[in-house]
Amino acid sequence: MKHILITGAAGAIGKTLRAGLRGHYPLLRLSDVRDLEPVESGEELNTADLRDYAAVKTATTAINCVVHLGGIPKEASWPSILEANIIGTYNLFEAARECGVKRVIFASSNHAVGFHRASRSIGIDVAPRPDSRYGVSKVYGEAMGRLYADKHGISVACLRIGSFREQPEDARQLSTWISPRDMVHLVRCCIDAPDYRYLVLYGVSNNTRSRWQNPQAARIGYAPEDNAEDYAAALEQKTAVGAAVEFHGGSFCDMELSNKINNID
Ligand code: 15L
Repeated sequence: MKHILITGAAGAIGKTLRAGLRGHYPLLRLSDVRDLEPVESGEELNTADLRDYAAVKTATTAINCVVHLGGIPKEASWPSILEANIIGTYNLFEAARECGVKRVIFASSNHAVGFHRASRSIGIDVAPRPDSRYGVSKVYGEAMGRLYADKHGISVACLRIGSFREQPEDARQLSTWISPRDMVHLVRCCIDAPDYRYLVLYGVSNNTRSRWQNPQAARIGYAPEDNAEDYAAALEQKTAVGAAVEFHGGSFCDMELSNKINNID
């Protein structure tokens, strides 16, 4: 995997990966509709709008592996999610297929399974339970990955990313946090692992309180070093209430909620 494309390269995870992957691969192509920092050695800049198939195809040309972070990273209106996350992710996978890309690493999210009860620890095979339109778009992206892996032989890793922050910020993140260092390590493992067809991994640090089982992590050599427990004393009291504590997806479950919590199994 020599030529890497990062979509959404101007976002928080994109910037961290840009710095963390630079120098490890002969080409890093960085794509975003937002402004990017000036180009450095071994980098190329690209401004593809994910809604524009021709532009996405140009971005994926001569690329071996795509790290697809592009799109809206939180709950938003349906038209915005539809354009950026649904149509954009279709365009990305289809352009990857047409351009002969070998591998796609898809930034999924814990919000694809956010309505599972937090009292139950979950693995990668639980049923989808999106907690938002954003979560639905991540279930869809994982399904697109499965389709392109099965039908077209593209190697796909879906990362159900937890809470990417410099440091955990509240009690929930004592279980869901992923540090910048572990994020870079996880993506590098996904790029470098020699052969896999389709993987689902939780993007989470080595948190003592993690409620996500990650059986495929060892297979690609992901061995996270950081543990949110180091911040526990300061954060244990920073808890939410209602649906935000009852379910894995936290505050996303509370947004626009018109059902009673007890009606959700
Ligand atoms: C996500 O998927 C979001 O992109 C991020 O902003 C956080 O809210 C995170 O999930 C989380 O669950 O903490």
